Formats: sequence, structure tokens, C-alpha cells
Amino acid sequence: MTLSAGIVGLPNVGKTTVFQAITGVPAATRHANMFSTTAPVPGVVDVPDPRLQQIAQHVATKKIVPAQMHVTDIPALVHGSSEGAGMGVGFLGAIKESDALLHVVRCFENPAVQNSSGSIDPAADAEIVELELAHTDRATLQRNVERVGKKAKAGDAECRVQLACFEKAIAVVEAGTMLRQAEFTLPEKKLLQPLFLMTQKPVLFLANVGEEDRHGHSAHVAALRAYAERTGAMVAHLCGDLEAEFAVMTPDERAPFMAEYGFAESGLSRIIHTTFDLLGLQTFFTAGEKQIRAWVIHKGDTALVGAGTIHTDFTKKFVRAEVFQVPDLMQWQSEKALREHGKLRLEGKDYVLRDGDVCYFLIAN
Ligand SMILES: Nc1nc2c(ncn2[C@@H]2O[C@H](COP(=O)(O)OP(=O)(O)O)[C@@H](O)[C@H]2O)c(=O)[nH]1
Ligand SMILES: [Mg+2]
Repeated sequence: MTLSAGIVGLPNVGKTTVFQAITGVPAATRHANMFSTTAPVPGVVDVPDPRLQQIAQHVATKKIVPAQMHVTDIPALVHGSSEGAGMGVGFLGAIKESDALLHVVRCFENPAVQNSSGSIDPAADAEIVELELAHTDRATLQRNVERVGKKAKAGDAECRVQLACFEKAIAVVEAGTMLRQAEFTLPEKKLLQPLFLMTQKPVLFLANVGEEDRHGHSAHVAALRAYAERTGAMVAHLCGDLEAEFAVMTPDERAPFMAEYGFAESGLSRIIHTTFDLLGLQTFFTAGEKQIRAWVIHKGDTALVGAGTIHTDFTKKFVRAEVFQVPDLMQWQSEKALREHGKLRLEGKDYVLRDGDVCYFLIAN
């Protein structure tokens, strides 16, 4: 599976900067004026995972293939976007297609950068964008209530179930709650899925901090954290300006800068890993002569699902999986030694994969 995240937020909060930091694309369209991004810009990023290199120390291979994440820089939303203000909502499709939203909120002070709301107020800024998304969700739900309502009244059982579900969702939105905060049953989720509701998507707020607050201790970040807690979202801080510079450096160039600024992990890697958590995802690996590769699955997925991620055929022909963990490989240094020390386990199709499992799937001919 591929994971896709859409970057949203008010104008001039650093969305494009964060996009460039994540994708490592050198600055092209960074502007201090508003609405400089007029269409969604897609990008792809390799998911950094040091375990790939660790495996490669002991398994000879031709290439290393990291997991990938799709990221889209989406034009700014403003108050009234859902009614056509600013860039309007013509690009909402890009938001709807995203599995998760990375919502950039300005927490940096810089008088040279125009600010659409007059002052730095992270919670209020976050809310402006979220209310626009909520307005659009409500309109979508209302259209669908009308669509199924008539048939429901005429006695159509399926439409009645849909109607009840859509009305429940409208009540959530009208109570000022994000849909992601509401409990929906699995059947309800299935009914809502085709509507691509935006406030149902998991949100990671990115507090874009100034260099002086690069560890995210300011009141601005605290305010955003409080907002996120109230609304069922997560928060990560990063300094977009710094990270965008780091992103275009080689690892060797980057290391001394990161040390100087006191960073253990790049903001990019933190964001990607938090997004994985947010979406309930994890990684397993395959390792052989041809390639060492990271695969993305949901937490709780079985070996059979994992095999199916590699090739749909594998699901039909699955025999068993040989599984070991990266730290064991680091200790014993070869597959042979893992086998001898009982660290290479044989698992059936119902085995629940753990994050960091290295798997070899035996497939029937
Ligand atoms: N001081 C400071 N300026 C930033 C930071 N992030 C972005 N900016 C500046 O804010 C302006 C708008 O950034 P941009 O990424 O184009 O914002 P967007 O409209 O949300 O895409 C640019 O001039 C950036 O250099 C930051 O972390 N600190
Ligand atoms: Mg932009």
C-alpha cells in the first residue's frame, strides 16, 4: 500500500517550505506573498529507515528499496474558501484523496512574511481551516441526505440505513466536532467512505516554528497542542526554514548542522514516523540477493496480508513465512546463525506481523 498525505493550511504558513523539506526538492516557489501555490503539487518521499542499512550489513544485495510516501502541496485555504474565497475549493479533490492531512500552522514570528490573520494565533488559525473543511463536509452530507432521503421515505431499507448514518454525521459536524472525533461503527465507516469527508481524516498539525524555538517550547506550540488535544489530532513541531535547508544537503553535510542545532533526528523523519503512527501503519522487510525492501502494512495485519502486499498471487499460494527481527540479525550476523540459534521462526498465514519483521515467504509453485 502507498501512503498519501496532503499538506494543508492558511496562506504563508510554510506549506511549500515543509513540502520541500519533506521531498528534498530545492526551492522553486517559495514566496513571501500569499496564494503563490495555485494548483496541488504532488511529490514522493522515501521513508527513512536505518534498519534497511542494518540489514544490508549482513545480507548481500543489489539494491535497497525504501517505502515511499506520497505528499501533495495543496493551495491555501482561507476563511470562506468553502464559499469560493481565496482559491476556492477547486482543489479539494487533492485533500479528499489524501489518507492523512499534514496541517501546517504558523508558529514562527517574522514580520517580513505576510500573515493572513494579522497576528500569530495557532489555535485560531488551525480552527479557520478546520471550519472550512467542516463546512464542506456538511454540504457533502446534506447533498447525500437529500439523495437517499426520498428513497428512504419510500421504504428502501438500504437508503434508510444510509440516511441514519449521514444524519448522525451531520449532527457531529453541527455540534462543532470534527468527524475524526466521533465513533462510527465499521458498517457506518463503509457508508461514509465514498463521501471522502475531510474532517474524518487523521490530522497531524505541524507547528512551523522559528529557529529560536526549534525545540518547540514556545507558548504558540503549547496553544496548538491544546487545540489538537481538544479535537483529536496530533502535533509535531519543525522549523520549516531549517529543515528545507537540511533536505537538500547530503547526509555528511547535514550531520554537523544537525549536531550544532541539537537535533537527533531530522524533522522530516519525525513527521513521517508520526504519520505512520497516526495511520496505524508499520513496516516489514524482505531481504534477498535482488533487493532489500521495506513494505508498509497496517498494524495487526497477518503474514498472508503481508505476502499479498508483495504480490496478489502470493495470497493464493502462501505456504509459510520465515521470520526474524533486525536486532537478532545484528547480533548473529547471518541467516545461518539465526537458524542455529532458533531466531528464525516459521510462521503460518495467520501470524500477526510485527514492526521490523524480516520475512521470507515460501510460495507454492
Ligand atoms: N522565519 C521563518 N520563515 C518561514 C518558515 N517557514 C516558512 N517561512 C517563510 O514564510 C514564507 C511563506 O512560506 P511558504 O512555504 O511559501 O508558505 P505557504 O504559502 O504556506 O506555502 C516564505 O518566505 C518562507 O521563507 C520558518 O520556519 N521560519
Ligand atoms: Mg505554497
